[in-house]
Amino acid sequence: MKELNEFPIFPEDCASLLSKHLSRAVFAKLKNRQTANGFSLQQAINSGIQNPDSGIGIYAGDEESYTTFAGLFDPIIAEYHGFSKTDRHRSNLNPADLHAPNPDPENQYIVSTRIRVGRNIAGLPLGPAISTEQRNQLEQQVSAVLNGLQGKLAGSYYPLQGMGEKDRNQLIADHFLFKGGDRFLEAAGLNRDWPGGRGIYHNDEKTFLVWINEEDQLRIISMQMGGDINAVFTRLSRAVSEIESGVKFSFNDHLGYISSCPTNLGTAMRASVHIKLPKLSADMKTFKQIADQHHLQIRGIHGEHSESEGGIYDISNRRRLGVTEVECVQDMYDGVVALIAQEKLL
Ligand code: ADP
Ligand code: DAR
Repeated sequence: MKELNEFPIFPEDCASLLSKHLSRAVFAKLKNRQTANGFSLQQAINSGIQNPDSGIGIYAGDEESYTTFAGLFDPIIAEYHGFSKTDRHRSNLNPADLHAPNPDPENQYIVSTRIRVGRNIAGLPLGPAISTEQRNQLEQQVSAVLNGLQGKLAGSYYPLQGMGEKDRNQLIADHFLFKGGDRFLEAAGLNRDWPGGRGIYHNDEKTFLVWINEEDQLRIISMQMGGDINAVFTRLSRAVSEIESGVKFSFNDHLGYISSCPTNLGTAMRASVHIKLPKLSADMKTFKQIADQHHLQIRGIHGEHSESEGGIYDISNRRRLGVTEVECVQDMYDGVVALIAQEKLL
């Protein structure tokens, strides 16, 4: 990574929160700072500089980044999450507090439901600053906890390093395999030593998945076909609590669960459905109005920067920080109910 002494100039059409909040004054104040792990401003903002089409453009290398570079992270967090530097985050993963009877019992609209949380290990640097040895040790520690899971969560761990074609093709066929090469993560230093220290765990039923050392150190994922959002959340909640009995997650009462990308702070939860809305999607203005009213994000169906296919959309909660996990799922559920009602009206 080349030395960053000059204030970076972003293209005219750059709309990233980094370009908006990195003033010359903030740059001058922060440019020579480093965290105890030696993580610099230059490393934090490199992704947004190399990828001017970023929406955000900055990643933390450790929990301390959020205080060392608070002059830049705080306004970005405030704008993205509507969350001030004195606000406190609360967590609630209790499924009993969720009101979500299946909104589509006939399976006319919802193809599949997936709820994921990102988690990182307390006391270790995050992905952009972790060492090779620390990352490999983390993989051993977390995969051992996962291989100890019992009952419906029991399954197997598949390291990416040295993965055979048979396992690889099966994981791709199941849409479980995460791939390297994302340019945003690459420029953030999150793909270093790829595929070393990375791997995928899934249960025998293929409804529970854990990615190790992708963007976050754990992505804990519950998913199944259809719209039984309650069942998906209940499984996730149980899995998070069983894993947490074996490893300590990085958390503080201001930012909640600590993530490398500031958009995932707090709950680090994205609760999504892949849903068919052929009539409503012909009126994107109304579609987006309903989505905005319910704090929903509309994505394509093959990941974050993909397009919709066959009139199927990935609909998920947008709020992650300053709301509990139950409220994230309730946001998504209430939005999906409103979208289905509008589709039926049409
Ligand atoms: P995340 O940050 O939650 O991992 P992505 O948009 O990158 O989000 O999705 C990761 C993968 O999960 C993609 O392959 C996407 O197709 C899949 N996915 C996301 N939501 C669902 C869903 N509701 N049903 C099935 N697959 C999903
Ligand atoms: N692509 C980066 C990150 C945006 C949020 N998505 C994450 N963290 N996967 C950007 O700045 O657009």
